[in-house]
Amino acid sequence: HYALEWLDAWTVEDGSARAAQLFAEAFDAQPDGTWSAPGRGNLIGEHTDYNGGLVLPFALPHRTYAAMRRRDDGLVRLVSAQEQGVVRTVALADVAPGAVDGWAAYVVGVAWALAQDGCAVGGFDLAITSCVPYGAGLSSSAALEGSVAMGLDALYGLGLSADDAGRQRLVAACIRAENEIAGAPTGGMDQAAALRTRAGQALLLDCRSLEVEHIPFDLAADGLALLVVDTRAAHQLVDGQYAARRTTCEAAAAVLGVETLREVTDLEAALGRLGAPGAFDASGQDPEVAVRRVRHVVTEIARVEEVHALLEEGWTAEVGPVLTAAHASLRDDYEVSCAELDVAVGAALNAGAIGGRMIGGGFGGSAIALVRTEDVEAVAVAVAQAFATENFTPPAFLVAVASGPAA
Ligand code: GAF
Repeated sequence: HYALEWLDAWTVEDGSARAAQLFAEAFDAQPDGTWSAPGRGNLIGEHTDYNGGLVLPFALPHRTYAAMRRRDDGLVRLVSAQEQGVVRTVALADVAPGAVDGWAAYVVGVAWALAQDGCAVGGFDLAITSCVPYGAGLSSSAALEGSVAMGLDALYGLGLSADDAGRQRLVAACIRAENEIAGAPTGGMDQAAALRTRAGQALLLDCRSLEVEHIPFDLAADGLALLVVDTRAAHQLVDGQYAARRTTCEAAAAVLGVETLREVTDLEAALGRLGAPGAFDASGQDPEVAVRRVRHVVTEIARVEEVHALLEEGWTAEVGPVLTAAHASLRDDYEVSCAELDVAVGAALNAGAIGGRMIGGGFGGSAIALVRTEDVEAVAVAVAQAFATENFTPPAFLVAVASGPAA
């Protein structure tokens, strides 16, 4: 028998109360309000966002909660439930690329980026608490940025959260915070998922045009569920590896003379050109590696289109094999999987899952398995057993339901 660990989401009321209480304890005052943003699941479309491609993420019920109070001296004071007793203070005037360490960079980076965008924002006190599993590839960072963006929008009367055009500007600020102040060269899917999704729907995001389409995504109605496995595997070298993937894609686009890999229409012809002797002499990339990276990106964009078409037809179960094909591509061509992710997907499939793959950046983090509702428990047990056999840290589980955006 295995005691499975389930990662339950807090209710919005509970999460808000926790953040407000933390705020009151730390600052001996009441916050002006509490805002929250969700972690991110992703049905299909991995490592396509920074290639101008398509993604199909959705919001998790797990959220990060920010209790905030405006202050007019340009200072930011921060506390987190994960760092009991520590109050960090940052002057907004000092925020610049490389100037702020750790999780505070994601917070003050959002204020910095909004100011860069011409918004009149200033200081604030902030208490953060979250039920988004940290380091699980479920984008706790975008949830943090999104909750702070919503708070600043309200505290400084920006009015950006009221419509999708405004939310796009909040998304852009969150991306700049992460790219420029926190120094993580991520692609923007997670911030869009946090701010632009709708409950009960997945978000088809075109990362070239930034247009979105809301896709009804109610698996339970089809007798299905999406099991998320947090492998608890560390994201070893994730930053350097992620940046390296992105650099290779950009070098390949340059060789092909296109702005992004989204423009590749004839895959075989493109791979032929990339594999030709001397193609990468200017950038020093290994052509054989670049060919595989590009093959993943271009086929993955096609898989997003395929899944979209299947969902439109109501053929939800047929999505399963497409997810499994994506995993093989991420493992073999993009090389961002790891032993724990491969074991999680393999064990889930053996136990009757109809599809599964790693999600997020990779090298640890989480996998998803599409399962019939009645098989959820058995698949989770099979994954936990496989982890025990391999002597891996026990995994944790949640059932993903497409939830609401930052609010
Ligand atoms: C991480 C990044 F933050 C996203 O931008 C995306 O590239 C993803 O990895 C891979 O699809 O979550």
